[in-house]
Amino acid sequence: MQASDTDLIFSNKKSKIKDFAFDAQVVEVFPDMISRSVPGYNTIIDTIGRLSQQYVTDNSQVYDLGCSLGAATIAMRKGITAKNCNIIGIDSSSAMVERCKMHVSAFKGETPVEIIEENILNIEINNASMVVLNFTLQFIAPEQRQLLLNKIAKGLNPGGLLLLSEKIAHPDQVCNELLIDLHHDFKRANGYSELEIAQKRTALENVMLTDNLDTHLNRLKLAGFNHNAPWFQCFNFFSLIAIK
Ligand code: GEK
Repeated sequence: MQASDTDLIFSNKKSKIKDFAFDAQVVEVFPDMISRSVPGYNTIIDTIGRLSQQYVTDNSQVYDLGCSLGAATIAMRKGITAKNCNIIGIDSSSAMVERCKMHVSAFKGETPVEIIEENILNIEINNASMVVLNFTLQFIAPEQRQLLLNKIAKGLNPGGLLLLSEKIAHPDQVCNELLIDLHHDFKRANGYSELEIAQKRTALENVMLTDNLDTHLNRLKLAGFNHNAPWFQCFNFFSLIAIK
């Protein structure tokens, strides 16, 4: 992935904090922003690549929903050994999609990749052996989340894999606050100031709505995923695999 600028978006005091949007300014700094903000991001991307080697089957489709700049798509393209597959990356931000296409074309790979600008709620999922929702579901309206997971479960072939990563809320308030504090410490250690942490938190308040782990697991069961296991957690960030 191309080197990115340092994320300084919230470094100056803003008189009014607008809701966070995945616009051109965010695109410029996105790799720096996500790796300094999400604990374990690189481990999760590496693991997505490894899982694609194991789960992507011949003649099937792979979906990266909310693909941003294509980190998971590129990892899967490297990992896939199955024949005659294609990867479809979808994102609703035109700025992300434009840059993602550049990133993807900078890497050679056997598996064809298509990057589409679309709302993931409007796409069809068919003949899928692997679907990635890496920190995307949290930006979908809560009342749409079950419908999206139902659609993914329906479009996956038997034995197909969903990888779901999210920031979570802990139902116990004491534990929740501790996890938030630990995450803020992580951001401080990565060079973010108190002002940056506070302003970003406000910008995300109405945009990123987190669920607790039980809500995620119940939704997956309702959608028809019979085998679910969290495989990664660091503070209030987790990733799980769900197999149909
Ligand atoms: C990664 N998965 O690097 N339809 C399509 N895209 C959407 C929608 C929607 N309804 N809502 C939000 N997005 C990536 C990281 S970032 C997570 C995912 C983060 C897109 C949005 O435009 C953004 O690119 C992405 O979901 C979320 O592995 O920044 O915390």
